[in-house]
Amino acid sequence: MARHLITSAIPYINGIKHLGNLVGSMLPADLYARYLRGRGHEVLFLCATDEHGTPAELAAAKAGKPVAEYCAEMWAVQKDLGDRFGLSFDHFGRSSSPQNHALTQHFAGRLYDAGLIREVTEHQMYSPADNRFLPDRYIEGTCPNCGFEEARGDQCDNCGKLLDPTDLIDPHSTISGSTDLELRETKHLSLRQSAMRERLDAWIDSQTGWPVLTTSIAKKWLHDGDGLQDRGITRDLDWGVPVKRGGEDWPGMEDKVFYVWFDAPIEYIACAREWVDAGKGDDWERWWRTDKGAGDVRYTQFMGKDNVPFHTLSFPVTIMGSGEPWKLVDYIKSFNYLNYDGGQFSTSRGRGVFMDQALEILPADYWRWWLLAHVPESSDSEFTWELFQSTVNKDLADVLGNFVSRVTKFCRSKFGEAVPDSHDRYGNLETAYLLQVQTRLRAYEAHMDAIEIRKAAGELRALWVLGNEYLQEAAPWASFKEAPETAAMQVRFALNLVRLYAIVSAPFLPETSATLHSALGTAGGAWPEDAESALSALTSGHPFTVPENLFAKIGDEDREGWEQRFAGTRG
Ligand code: B3M
Ligand code: ZN
Repeated sequence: MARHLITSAIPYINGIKHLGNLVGSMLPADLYARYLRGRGHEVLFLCATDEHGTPAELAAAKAGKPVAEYCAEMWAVQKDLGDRFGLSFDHFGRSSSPQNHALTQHFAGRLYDAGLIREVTEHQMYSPADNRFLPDRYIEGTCPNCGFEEARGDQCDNCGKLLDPTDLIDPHSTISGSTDLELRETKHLSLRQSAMRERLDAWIDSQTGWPVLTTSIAKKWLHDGDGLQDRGITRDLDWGVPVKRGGEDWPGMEDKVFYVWFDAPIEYIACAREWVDAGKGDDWERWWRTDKGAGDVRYTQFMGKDNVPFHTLSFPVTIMGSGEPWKLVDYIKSFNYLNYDGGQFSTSRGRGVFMDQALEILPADYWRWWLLAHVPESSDSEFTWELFQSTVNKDLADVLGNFVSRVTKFCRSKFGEAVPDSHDRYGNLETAYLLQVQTRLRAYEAHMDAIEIRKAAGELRALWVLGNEYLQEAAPWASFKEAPETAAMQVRFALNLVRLYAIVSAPFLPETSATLHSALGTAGGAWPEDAESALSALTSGHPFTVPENLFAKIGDEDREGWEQRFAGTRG
């Protein structure tokens, strides 16, 4: 048994997440957490809402609410949707928590003492009409790189280039629209990332086996001209973590807060502390401090590819630069993008399917299965309703659902609702299938251990297929006529397969797994270490009930209706 710390990138607070967000970090992280718990490991799985920065302020303004109130409400909405999707976070925290305030200010103080934070005097865009500075998304203009006219102060959404508000051509305030802007002198803090280049380079080189996507992005940022520049880590905003060093005021920084990307990753740590303060754990340092027992923790992070630079460069600068023994990440699993029907999912334009809408249509497991089986691992992937329909109908209804239904209903009609009595032992056919199950199971585990999700989904499906193939070959309905004892043994074998599926499918399909366990009365069976004993667990006389309609097929009419409903943008 090992100890695993797992974090998912923390979703922005500004609205309900779409399926692209879900599959880009939270859902695969949940899969891995559930799998490791299933294998008997000790797991701490953390996520939170990312509540600071201009996106939160703008969304609150649009909703006509004070930003603190807006964030509290949206946190509850996101928490509820996460629960309903089966996301098994040990704690779902908030980056605006007092714990994160304290820790962020602590890190800033350490970095300052280490000479890694400098005070710089800058010229920032100021709007007299709005009576304030205009950081990040409070200013828009034309991108100097590609000419896109709605580039934001921090980044161009068209070409992806990171920008500074002063780079924009013809800028205007997104609050008042005013174009009467002036440069004003103001003091900010800059994180000296460039001073850490060699340490970061050596650290990344020493990581063997990271996904190519992760290392290639990290290396590009380290070595390209644009890459590892010193970064401003303060902003002229009201909402955020006030700029202090430890508990002390920072002269000249009275009206400023830390930049959202400075405090957001620190929330991974603060979240563990929130978990303890909420009474759910008793020691967070044993997960995060290598001097307090975290030396043998394996820490895995999940995120979309656009978040990789912040996790391979900026956050490690914070951790290493502090000079304290905080736990560094061991493995970064990153993902490409999921597209929606020929375009991109988009929160701002309301394009695609959002978590709340998905659950109005079908239970979580249908979505979990499709999303995980098509997770954008080696390239971008695409959601289409047709693909969704065919995957659900084939894999879930025809393969897994059909097998469970056939064996349980056959048993009920011929022998009743209990594993039938039989003195017959498993024969050659069963032994042959046992071996195949064993082989597939080990392959499934190997893919899950390596977080190769598509391959793991393929092996799991292959395990389900074996059940149908066994039934077809054994044909208990035929043997029942001549040799009812043989049929009874075959049904026993097949019912044991249902139990095995309930256990090994749980990371992908937690609700279905619970339904199967409750039908079989077998809650919480241990992970099958060897197929032979696992497939002998249910013995004659063990009662069960038939789970009705495990999965409903998606009809063409439903599919067409949904296609239309989700063709436009969310109102
Ligand atoms: N909130 C971006 C995102 O949701 C950002 C991740 C923060 S991880 C510390 O994609
Ligand atoms: Zn651009």
